[in-house]
Amino acid sequence: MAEYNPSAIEPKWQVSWTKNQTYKVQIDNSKPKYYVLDMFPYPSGAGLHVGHPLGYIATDIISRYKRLKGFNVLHPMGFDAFGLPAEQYAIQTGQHPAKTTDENIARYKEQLTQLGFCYDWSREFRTSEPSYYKWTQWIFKQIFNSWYNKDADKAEPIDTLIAKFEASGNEQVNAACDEETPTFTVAQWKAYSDDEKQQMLLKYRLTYIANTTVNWCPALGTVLSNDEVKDGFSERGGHPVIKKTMPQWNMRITAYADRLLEGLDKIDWPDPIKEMQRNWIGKSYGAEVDFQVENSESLIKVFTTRIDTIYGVTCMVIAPEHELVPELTTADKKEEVDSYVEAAKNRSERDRMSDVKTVSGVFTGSYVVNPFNEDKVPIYIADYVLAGYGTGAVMAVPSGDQRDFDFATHFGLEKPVILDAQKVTETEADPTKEGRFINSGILNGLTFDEATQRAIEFVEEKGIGKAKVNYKIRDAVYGRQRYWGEPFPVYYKNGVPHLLEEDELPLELPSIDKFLPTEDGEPPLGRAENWKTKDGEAYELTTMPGWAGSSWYFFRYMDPQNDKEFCGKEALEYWQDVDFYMGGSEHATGHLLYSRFWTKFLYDMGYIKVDEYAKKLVNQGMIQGRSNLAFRVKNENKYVSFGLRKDFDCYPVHVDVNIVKEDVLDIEAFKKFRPDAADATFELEGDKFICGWEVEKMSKSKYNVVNPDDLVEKYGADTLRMYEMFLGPVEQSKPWNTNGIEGVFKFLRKFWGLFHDNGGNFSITNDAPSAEELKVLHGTIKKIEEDVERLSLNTSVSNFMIATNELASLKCKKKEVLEPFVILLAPYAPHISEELWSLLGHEGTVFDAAFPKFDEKYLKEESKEYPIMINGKMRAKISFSVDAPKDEMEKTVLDNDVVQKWLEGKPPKKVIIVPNKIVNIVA
Ligand code: ANZ
Repeated sequence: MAEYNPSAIEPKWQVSWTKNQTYKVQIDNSKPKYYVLDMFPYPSGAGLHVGHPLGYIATDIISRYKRLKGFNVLHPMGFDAFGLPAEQYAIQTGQHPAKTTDENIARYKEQLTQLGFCYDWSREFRTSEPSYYKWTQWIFKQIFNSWYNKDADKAEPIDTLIAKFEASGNEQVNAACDEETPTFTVAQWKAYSDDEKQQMLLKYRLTYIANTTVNWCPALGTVLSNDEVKDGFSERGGHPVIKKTMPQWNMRITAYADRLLEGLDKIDWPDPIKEMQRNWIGKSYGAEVDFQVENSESLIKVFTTRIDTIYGVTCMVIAPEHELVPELTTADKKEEVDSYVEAAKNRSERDRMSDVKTVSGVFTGSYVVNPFNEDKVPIYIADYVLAGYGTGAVMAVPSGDQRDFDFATHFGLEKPVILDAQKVTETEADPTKEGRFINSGILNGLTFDEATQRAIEFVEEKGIGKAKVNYKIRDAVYGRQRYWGEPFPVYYKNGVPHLLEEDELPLELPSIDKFLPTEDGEPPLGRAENWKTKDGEAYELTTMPGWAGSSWYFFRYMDPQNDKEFCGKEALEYWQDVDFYMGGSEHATGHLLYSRFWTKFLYDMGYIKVDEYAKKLVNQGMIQGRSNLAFRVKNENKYVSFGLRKDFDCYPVHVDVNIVKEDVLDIEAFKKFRPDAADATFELEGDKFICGWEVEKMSKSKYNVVNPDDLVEKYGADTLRMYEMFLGPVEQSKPWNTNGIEGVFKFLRKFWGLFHDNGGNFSITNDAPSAEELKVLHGTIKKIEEDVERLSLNTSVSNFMIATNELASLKCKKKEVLEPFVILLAPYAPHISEELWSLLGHEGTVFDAAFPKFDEKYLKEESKEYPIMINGKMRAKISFSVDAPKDEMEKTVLDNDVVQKWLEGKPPKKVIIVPNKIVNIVA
C-alpha cells in the first residue's frame, strides 16, 4: 500500500478488534485495575454530531494509555434508554418507544464503532431491559425497607426500627422522618392496626409515598423534579410547569444531606460541580426564634442566620401561604391581603426568589413583639419569603440584608443602626468587618461571634428558640405519570403500598394501546389490561424517573450478566469504583447527586465497599456550532459576499455549513439548498462568494450540525479523533471549525511516510539510532506521558506533529525509534498504529505492547557551545562537553589562540565560568 489511506485501514481493524475481542476485560488479580467511564448516552433520534464524541475520544485515549501502562482497564458503554423523548415520539407517531429506542441505539453503536472506541461491548446493557431494571427495582425495594438512623449516621433495615418501636415506642428514636410524625408509646404502637403500622413506617422509610407539592407539567402530563424545571418551564420541550399537591413517591435524600456535603471533600470533581451541589444542599447554620403575636396566643417562628441582628428587626415578613395569614389579617386589610395572596399564587418560586427589583407586600394590620426589647413590630406579607424554606417567616433587618432594606425603604419603616464602624454603608453589617454592636441591649459591645452566641443562649434560656441548621435540599420526587420508565415493584392493599417479593422481580412493563393518560386522568399504565397481582391487587401506576437507572449503572458494568445479584462480590472487590468519569456538567444536581446518594445507601447496607463511586470527574466542554451566513439583499432575490454586505441593505440567512468550505460558498449547492435562490444573483468578491460566520448552539435549525460520519468518510476516524483533541483543552467549550482538519490529516500522512520510501514501500532499517533521534523519541515520550496525566490532550497532538517533522528532517527510518513512536501514538490514532505495528512484523495488537520507558539520559546535551566574553565583548565560541571540569575548561580557554591574542599574552585578572552558559574574562 502506498499512500496513507484510512478507509483501507480503519474498517479492517475495527473488524479485527471485534473478532479478537481485543477490548474484552476480565478480573485479573495480577494487574492493577483502572475503570474509565463515560456518562452513558440517551440514544436520541438525531444520532451523534461532532460535539458528542469529544468526551468519548478523551476517555478512549486515557483507557488505551492506561492499558499500555499495564493496567487492566474497564471501559464499558451502554444506554440510558428510558426517557421522555422516545415517549413523546410514541405519542405523536404511535410507534412503541422500545422500537424507536432500539433503532436509535443501533445507529449510535454504528457511529461509535466507526470512531474506533475501545469499549468492551460484551458488557453493554440498556436501562430499559428487564434484566437490568430488575435490579433497579431490587434497589428500590432495599431503599423502601430501610430507615435512616441518625445516631449511627447510616441507613439500617426497617426491622431494626420496628424492634425499637416494639421495645420503647418512637420517643427515643433519632431518625430522618416526616416532620409531622406523632410520638407514640409501645402500647400505642401495639394497638395500631397493621395498616396503621404501615402508614407510620412510611414516615420513616427511605422511599415513601406522601402528599407532596410537585412541579406538574400539564403538557407532558407528568411531574418533574426540580432539576428538570428551568425558569418555570420543563427542561425538555419548554412547557409551563405549575405547582400541584398530589400523592407521590419520594426518596429521602435529605437524610444524606450532610454526608453528601462531606463526601465532596474526598473526591476529585470539578469545583463548579461541587459548588452547585453545595448550594443545592444549601446547609445554613442559624437559629429559630418565636415571636409572640401581640394580643394573641399565637407565635410566629422565624429562621434566621443572623440572630445577632435581632435588635435591628424592623418588621416581620411572612410568606403569602403562611398558615397564620387569615388570623393575622385585620378586617380593614382583608381585601388588600386577599388579592395579594391570590396574585402570589401565580408566581413561580424562582421568580419570587430572584425578584429583587420589584418590592411588593402588604401590611396585615397585626404586630409581634420582639422578645429582646419588647418592641412592637409590624407583620407584613411578601412573596419574597418562601413558604417551603425555614419556617416561612423572616425577621427583617434592613441593616443586615439588602432585600429587607429595600422592603423597609419601600414601606417607609425606620431602620435602626445596630453596628458601629459602619465602614461602608448602613446596609452592610458585614460580620467580617469586625464591627461591634450598638443599640443592641444585651449584645452591645460584642463582636459578631460573641453576639450570635449570646443571643442563642438568651432564647434558649427563655425557651423561645434554639440553634438550628437548615437545608435547602428537599426529598426527591420519584414517580412519573409516564409509560416509558421502570415500573415500581409495588401494589396496594387497602391503600397501603406493599412490595413484591424478590423472586417476583422484574415486574415487567406491560404493553398498552396508547401512550396517553387514561380518560380518568390516570397515568398511561392505567390502560394496561389486567395489570394486577395474582390476588387481584392493583399495581402502582406511575413509573420511575429518568434518573433511576443511571443512579447505579456504574456498578452493573462490573458484572453485567449477573442474574443473582446487582453485582457480584468478586467484581465489586476488584473494580471497586470509577477512576475516571467523564460527562456533562448539566447533570450537577441531577444524576451526579442522586448517584452519590444511592452509592451511600448501598454502602450503608454493606453491599459495596465505597461510599463515593467516582474518584475523579471531568466535564467535557460543549462544542458549539460555527454557523455560516449568506447576506440577502432586502426585497431582492440577490445575495452578496461577506465583504460587500455593508454596501447593501441586507440581512443574514443561515447556510448549511456542509456546502461551505473555508467560508467559501458552493453556489450551485446553495441553489439546491434554498430552492427560492435558484434564480438569485450573487455578488462575488473576486471570483468567490464568502460567507459570514457566527458561533451558536449546534442545532439542525441553524444548519450548522457537522456529522462525524461525513468526516470519518473523508479523512478517517484517526484524523477526526486527533482533530477533536487538537481543538483545545477537553474541559473547554469551543466552536467547531472544520477548517483545520486538513492539517491533522497531513500530519498523519507524514507520520505514515516515515515508515515508507519514496516509492511508497514499507521501509525501515535496523540501524542504531543517533543521539539526536533518541533525543526526539525520549523528549516525546516524556511530553506525551505528562500530557495524558494532566489531560492536556491538545498539546499531545502538537507534540506529535513537532516530533514527526523532526524525524522527517533527520530522515530517520530506524525501527528502534519508530516502533516506540507507534505505541505512543496508538491511544490517539489506534487504526494507523495497529496497521504500522503489523507492518513492523508484530502478530498481536499494539495494545498488548508496553508504553515506552522514558530515559532522562537521552535528553542530556553531550556538549555545549560557550560564548567567550573578554571585557564584556564576545571574542570567540568554544564547545565543551557538558560535564567538563571548570579548571580544565579555564585552561582550554586561556590556551586558545584568539583569546591569547586579545589578552596580549598577559594573565587575565579574573575568569568566571557560568556552567552551561558563558565564560567571562576580565583582562
Ligand atoms: C434576619 C437576617 C439578618 C437574615 C441579616 C439575613 C441577614 P440562608 O439559609 O443562608 O439562605 N429567610 C429565612 N427564611 C426565609 C424564607 N422562607 N424565604 C426567604 N428568606 C428567608 O438564609 C437564611 C436567611 O434568609 C435568614 O436569616 C432570613 O433572613 C432569610 F442581616 O434573618 B435572616
